[in-house]
Amino acid sequence: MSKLYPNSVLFTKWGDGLTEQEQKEAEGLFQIYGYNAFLSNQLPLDRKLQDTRDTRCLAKKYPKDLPSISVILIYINEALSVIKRAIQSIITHTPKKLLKEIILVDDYNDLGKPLQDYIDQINKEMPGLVKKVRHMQQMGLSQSRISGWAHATADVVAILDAHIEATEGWAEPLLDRIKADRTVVVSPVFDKVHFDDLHVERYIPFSHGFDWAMWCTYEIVGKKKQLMCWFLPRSPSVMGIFAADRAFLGEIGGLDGGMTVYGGENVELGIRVWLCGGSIEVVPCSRIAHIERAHKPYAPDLSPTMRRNALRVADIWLDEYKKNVFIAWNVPLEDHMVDIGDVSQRKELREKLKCKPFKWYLENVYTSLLTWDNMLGYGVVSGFLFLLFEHFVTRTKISIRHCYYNTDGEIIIGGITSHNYNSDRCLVDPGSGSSPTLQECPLAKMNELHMHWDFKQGQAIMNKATNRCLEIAQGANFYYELIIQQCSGQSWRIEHLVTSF
Ligand SMILES: [Mn+2]
Repeated sequence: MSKLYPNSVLFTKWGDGLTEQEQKEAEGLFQIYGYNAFLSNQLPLDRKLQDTRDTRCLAKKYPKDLPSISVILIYINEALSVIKRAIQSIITHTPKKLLKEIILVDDYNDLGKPLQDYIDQINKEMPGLVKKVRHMQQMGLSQSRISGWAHATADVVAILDAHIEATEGWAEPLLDRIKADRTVVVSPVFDKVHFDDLHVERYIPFSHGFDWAMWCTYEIVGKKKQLMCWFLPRSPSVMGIFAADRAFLGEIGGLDGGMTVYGGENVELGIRVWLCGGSIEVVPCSRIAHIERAHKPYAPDLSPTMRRNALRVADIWLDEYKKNVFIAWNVPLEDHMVDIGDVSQRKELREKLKCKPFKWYLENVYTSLLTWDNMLGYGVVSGFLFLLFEHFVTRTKISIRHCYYNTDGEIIIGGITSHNYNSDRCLVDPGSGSSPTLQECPLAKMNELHMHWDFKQGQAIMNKATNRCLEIAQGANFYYELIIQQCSGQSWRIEHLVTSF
């Protein structure tokens, strides 16, 4: 069979032996959903997944009188069979007497009659079990979660994506933890369902963190710490799939309805939970299989909303550390001109709940987040070369993006990390020759390379050890390039200053 879409990631590992018609259909659905909806449509709704739990989980016993649970599934642009499988998996794997209801929150997606028929069919056997809330326009992830929460009536709410499958015993460990402490917000471990062949890959129970751009990340920890995870699964943040005491979640302000579309809302919740009297844990015995899409359905480029949401979180919660979010998004510290919406109510909430300062969170909860205290300037570094020809001057500009200059005299190029388990790349004068190099900063430090630079805004960039300067010169083929040479008086500017220097 010939492959119609040799460049489509859907067909890299999957799809041999499909007819051309089937390939067309599969690719079309993949473009819409970001996962293999064609295959999903063929798999049984109650497919059995491998048990990815640690053996220690299987031996655990839970009390009979656990709190009841409302499961909220939020969705936009979701394949019908995927939603049905999520519903079916929750019914199959949640004890009947604990499962009060399943609430579908349709963020203006409209699957219409086929989904309604499925809901009616379930409700005929279990009256009132599945409820549907529908937005009449797309309101985003945060509002969807709020809508689901507002309609829930059980003791506990579990807020999940709709492209998940609940697995055996997923609910009891979460409910048990919340029963013991109503201020704990818990997250299951998500196993990865591959977007192409929908097989499940076991994930290790990492805790959830984020970087200063407010993107969520898994916290990479060493082997020793992983073992500790079993006993101390404290997590700085949540990744959007979590369970919480319904009333407690309301008391601390639910979700921030001022966050738009997608991104940052889970980080905001994580920070707020910790600062305002709660805590977050990843519960290793609770496992949810979650499809990781190849592309998100919200918008082609999520950066503008992500940036807006990140700046909003920064303004409300980050105190003196909010500058790090500005640095991460390369916006100026003053007048960034991004509309972050009305933040007055959320600031009042912070007052009312007497939430702790962000510094406490950095010192007690998220200690691996670097604080960038030594930052002096960031953004594009530009140098100008003026050349005098017979009767006129030409000006050549060279710009280096994603630069950072700090009080240690390091010039970091190509982005800056928020965590010490990644490393930055530093500009180095190799000492001889005329080409500057980039080296991993910790390595450069260890090997005592010439990585420290004197620089003042509008002046030369001069290496402290060699006294040579970073300059621009015309190289072979008349291209202008960065070189290191005896200082000839060229000057540089960095786009944004943290303090003037
Ligand atoms: Mn998801």
